[in-house]
Amino acid sequence: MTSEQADVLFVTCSYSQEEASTRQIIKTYTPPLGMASLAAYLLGHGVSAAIVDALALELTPDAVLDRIAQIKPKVIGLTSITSLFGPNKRLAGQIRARFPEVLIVLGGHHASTFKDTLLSEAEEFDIVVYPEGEIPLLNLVEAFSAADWDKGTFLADAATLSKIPGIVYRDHSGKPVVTERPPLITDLDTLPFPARQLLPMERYIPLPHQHSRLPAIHVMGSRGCPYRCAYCNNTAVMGTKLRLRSPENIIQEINELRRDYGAREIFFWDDTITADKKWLNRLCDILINEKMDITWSAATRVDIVNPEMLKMMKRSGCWRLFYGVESGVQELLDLLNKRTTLDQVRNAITWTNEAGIETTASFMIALPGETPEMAKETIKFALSLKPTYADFHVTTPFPGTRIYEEAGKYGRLNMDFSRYDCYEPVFVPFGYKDEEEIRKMLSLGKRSFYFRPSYALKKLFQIRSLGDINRIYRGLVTLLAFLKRSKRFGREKH
Ligand code: B12
Ligand code: SF4
Repeated sequence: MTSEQADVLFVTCSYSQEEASTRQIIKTYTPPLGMASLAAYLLGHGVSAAIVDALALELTPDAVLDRIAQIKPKVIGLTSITSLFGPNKRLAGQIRARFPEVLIVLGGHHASTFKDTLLSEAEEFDIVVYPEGEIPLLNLVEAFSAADWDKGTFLADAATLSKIPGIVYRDHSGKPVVTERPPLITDLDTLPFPARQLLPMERYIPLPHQHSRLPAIHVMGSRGCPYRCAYCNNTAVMGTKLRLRSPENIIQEINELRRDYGAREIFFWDDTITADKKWLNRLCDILINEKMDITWSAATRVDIVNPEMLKMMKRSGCWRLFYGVESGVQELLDLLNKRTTLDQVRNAITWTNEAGIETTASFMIALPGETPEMAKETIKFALSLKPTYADFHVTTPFPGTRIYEEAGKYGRLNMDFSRYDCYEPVFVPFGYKDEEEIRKMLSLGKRSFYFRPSYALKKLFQIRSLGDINRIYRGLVTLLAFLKRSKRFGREKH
């Protein structure tokens, strides 16, 4: 085996043409931490692994196939959220045609949600892995290796396959068989750090409003979320129990990132960074006491922050917090089982601003039960909150969520999953005329927030360095790219 070769290869798959062209303009890519985590786990157990982040490397499908030919894997792992299922299926078909002896495995949110039926509808995949991938994948790869990587023999060996928890295979009649659900990993400190050495790290520069210093590197400090928001698909894989890495383990990873990549900032991708106060205190304490000179940003809920906590976070280097506010209409928040109030939203944003931490408030347009008038109330609410940034997305009922199950009660749902990217309206609540009306509200939200003279002036006064000018410039380009994109979609469809 040459140094290029590996038994297991993970390949990311490109976004839709439209998404790809937007990203070409703004040049932003994000590391596939799930794949890097799986690869690290395999490497730690003596299995050779590689990752081709085709998206970040801007590889054409032919170039991806050529890379596979060089790496000569026995197993190819693909990952899929809902909007990327179609492109992944196409890629799997191309791989199957050129490398029929390679075992093609699909994991991730979409696969976990549709594990019962996916293999009967998509003949391109051999095996589905669900939910959390590390242990099932290792067991699968070890069993395949024991079968001398002979795919035909392996896939026919139901006695072996049926004993691997967390997979789906086909029985002799082609029917999918789902094996026992594996337990989720309880001690996350037992996992190795993501195998970033397999990734083109220099390509992953967060968007302008998502970093204050570079290099800014993405880290996950926890898995799972104990809440049950009706629109959220996060828990489909990682479950409803919050599992935390120890703060010491996270600090060790940050120190490695400082040493290996010169990291100056950490972008935590956790669902709710303030969910466990004791844990957060300890993490901040170490960051402060060790004088690590690290800035960081994260996401959380408005109902689990308080002024003292926010001041401590600021002292430890936190410069931005992302809040999923979703709506300015209480009745809609209640329908979403968000379990937050508008007062909690106001307090959280005010306290965060006062602590000197920037805020991103995120909103959903076209929620179940919403009318355009209610969307305008949400936009008005967004402006009144004075967050540093406001994100507006269209409601996307992901399979597996309650709003997907109940979509028919509140509106019309388009089942073209390739459009489930949170920018394309796929759900038209009964209160809206059509998709175009939703696009207009989305655009109104962004324009009302960002194109205010007071906002532009505030940003100008905040300029302290050339880096700030660069961030503002890239931010403007990003915003215009998205506005242009939604306009183009609107024209094409109407
Ligand atoms: C980070 C993140 C992103 C990053 C992507 C980073 C990247 N390059 O992968 C960014 C910010 C770019 C992003 C974008 C989007 N995201 Co996102 N994102 C997340 C987030 C917060 C964490 C994902 C992560 O890295 N987890 C850490 C790793 C360790 O876990 P993992 O990826 O789940 O992988 C594990 C398992 O899933 C499994 N597994 C995964 N893949 C594979 C493959 C194989 C072969 C195997 C065996 C196992 C396996 O094993 C892994 C290890 O245990 C999740 C929420 C969440 N908490 O899961 C949403 C989430 C995945 N995103 C979501 C969405 C909707 C989007 C967007 C469409 C939204 C948007 N417009 O911004 C876009 C995608 C646009 C597009 N057209 O594709 C949804 C997906 C829902 C769905 N069913 O489709 C989620 C679940 C959040 C939600 N809203 O509910 N996202
Ligand atoms: S939206 Fe946030 S708080 Fe709600 S379930 Fe999802 S991750 Fe948890």
